Amino acid sequence: MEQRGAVRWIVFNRPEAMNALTDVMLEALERAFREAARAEDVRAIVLAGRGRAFQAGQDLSALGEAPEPETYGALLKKRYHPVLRAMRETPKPILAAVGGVAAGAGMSLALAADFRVMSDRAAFVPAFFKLALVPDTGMAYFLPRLVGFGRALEWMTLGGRIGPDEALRTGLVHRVFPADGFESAAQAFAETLAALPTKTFGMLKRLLQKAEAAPLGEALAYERMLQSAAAATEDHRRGMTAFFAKTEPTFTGR
Ligand code: LHQ
Repeated sequence: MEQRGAVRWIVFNRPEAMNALTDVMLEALERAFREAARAEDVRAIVLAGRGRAFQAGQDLSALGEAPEPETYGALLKKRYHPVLRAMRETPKPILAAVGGVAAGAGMSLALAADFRVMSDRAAFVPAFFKLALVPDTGMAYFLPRLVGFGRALEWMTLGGRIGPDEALRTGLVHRVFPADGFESAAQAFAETLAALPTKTFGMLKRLLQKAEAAPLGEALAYERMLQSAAAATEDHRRGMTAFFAKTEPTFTGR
């Protein structure tokens, strides 16, 4: 974990194993998101990987060649799903900065972020079907919503590596940056996220989640409630003042 201005970097740091996920890393990851959600000086979060990979998914060597089938579901429940929940419940924008390959659950975690940028040398690899496993860690939920059902199904079953051109064209990522200087470019992008009205962003995140599943009437009721809450923020006042002064607003996150 590292703080750069108002941006909290959460970095997978096991480069010798392509940042493949262990129990300890998953537990730390959940804690890191929960802590960043609470910390007042954090207005945006970057999830990144050290070394040549973003994240290669579950550490398969830790599972061994013949693990007990029940351990998979248990591992998802105990370790992976709490991370996803922490990400969704964090009211601050999360940016996945995919600087190298993102495979299996590594790709899933990037999909669960609010924004994605990638380096021109990175790739997404769904990976699960090569092990005859269904995509997990929320991939079946997030990927069709991002790129459409047909493309998601193709990638999950037949897809090899999804490179930067395809990722950008299909809306899987928001930006592609050159590998040289990738971290600074990701930080700059995160700073634009950190400059948003942070409280309103948290409300938007909740509203979008509600709108994904609720009937229209319920989504509109939720929208009314949140709009009154947004109107009560200091940043709304700043936005209104700037509008009438014909200037750009500076938001404080309050
Ligand atoms: C690895 C891994 C890895 C260990 C590369 N583990 N060593 C959760 C809970 C319960 C059940 C199941 O599901 C899950 C979630 C999951 O994430 S399951 C999916 C797990 N991930 C994968 O299947 C990805 C496997 N890896 C790959 O497909 C490739 O290695 C990628 C595309 C990541 C990278 O390809 P390359 O750039 O060609 O590198 P490489 O294949 O040569 O890998 C470099 C080394 O890293 C190599 O070790 P070595 O000793 O030969 O240098 C790999 O064995 C090791 N490695 N991923 N997940």
